[in-house]
Amino acid sequence: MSDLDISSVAARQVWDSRGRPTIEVEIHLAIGASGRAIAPAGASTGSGEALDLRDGGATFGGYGVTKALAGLRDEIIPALVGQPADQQAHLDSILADLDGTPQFTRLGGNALIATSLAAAHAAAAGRNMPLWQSLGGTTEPLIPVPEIQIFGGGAHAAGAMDLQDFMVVPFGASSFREALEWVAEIYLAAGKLVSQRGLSVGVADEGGFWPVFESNEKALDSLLASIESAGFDPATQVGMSIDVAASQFYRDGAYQLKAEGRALSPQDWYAQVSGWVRSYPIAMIEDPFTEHDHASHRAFTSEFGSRVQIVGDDLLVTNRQNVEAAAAGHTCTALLCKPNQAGTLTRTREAFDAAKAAGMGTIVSARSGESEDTTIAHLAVGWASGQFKVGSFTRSERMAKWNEMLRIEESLGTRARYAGGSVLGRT
Ligand code: 2PG
Ligand code: MG
Repeated sequence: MSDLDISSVAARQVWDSRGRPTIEVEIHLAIGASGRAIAPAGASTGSGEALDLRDGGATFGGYGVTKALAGLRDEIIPALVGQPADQQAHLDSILADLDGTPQFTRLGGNALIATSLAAAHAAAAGRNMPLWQSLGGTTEPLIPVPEIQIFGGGAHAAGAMDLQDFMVVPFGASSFREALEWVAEIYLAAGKLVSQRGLSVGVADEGGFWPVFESNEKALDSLLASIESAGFDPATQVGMSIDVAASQFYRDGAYQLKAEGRALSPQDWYAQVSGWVRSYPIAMIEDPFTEHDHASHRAFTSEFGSRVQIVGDDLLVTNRQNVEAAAAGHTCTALLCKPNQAGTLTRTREAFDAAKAAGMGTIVSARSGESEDTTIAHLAVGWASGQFKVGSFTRSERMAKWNEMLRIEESLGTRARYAGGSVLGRT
């Protein structure tokens, strides 16, 4: 047995930020080092994602993970003991072969991703390196631009607003540290604004304010007002970004705007979204149309793709073939990269590399159900994604990731390069 071989693996049920069960895997190496990771979980999911294995039934709302833990105990762990932790692609192919289904429905994407990421942590610990470096980080690492939620809606706020995430992108800052300081002021300004207008209900799943605006447009107005009242220029310092998550409210051939009490045809919806992109300083827009409407994505990308980053989340589900098809068909200009959509780190990397090869943007992203796990901060730096989406600026499962990025940036001293406006085609 070599030093980096896996000597034992533990799997346990822990709890995520929505109070639902999830899986933590802990991998120990012969050398004595160990690493662990926790599976996140989405709420607004794309149809082609790797699927979590849940128990169903009444207990814990059906979200139990005892079946997934049994698969780990009976199949995954015995297959991994004795394998080299630093051979990620080999380990991930063992996992994928063991499962044997396209969306990992047999053993569960949640079991697989926790295992795959835990192996990366264990290998980094065994090499005595920070994870970002063990993942391939260069000597002049790129620190990503954060995309931070101010207002939450959609599936994360009981449909209080139709659009899901109203975010800010501090691309004009000079460092990650400064970027967070700017966003702290904007979050504060947004809080004052919604409480003065008596709109606040609480915070949504990712920590953003959950106000009840009369329309999606009023939310966009308030986002812009928050940026400006905090003293920032939306054209050169802090842009607006929206995750429309349009598949979530597309039903029966129309976009059902519950918050506004109206339904729009695909043509009218296209005109509506185009109008927003024309009239607000929007730097990024994610999933503007339902994931199956490639024609609208293509038309929109051709019309606005040169000045607005068009991000595919449900459209791409971190799948290499989908990224290649999107690059060939010009249906978006950036990949939202979520490891648990792919199910293993190797599959995540394949989708990521395909996006880079096509000249697309890459945004490493958390899920709406999260934990204290900070793996994605290291992925964003190690793979030089240039962009990083984690949710809002409250709640510790979000702050853990922002704070981890601060630590990475600080540890690099003058070697750290903040990606800045270049990732959005602005210099
Ligand atoms: C998204 C994510 C994060 P979820 O749609 O981009 O906001 O949400 O994890 O629920 O898919
Ligand atoms: Mg999304």
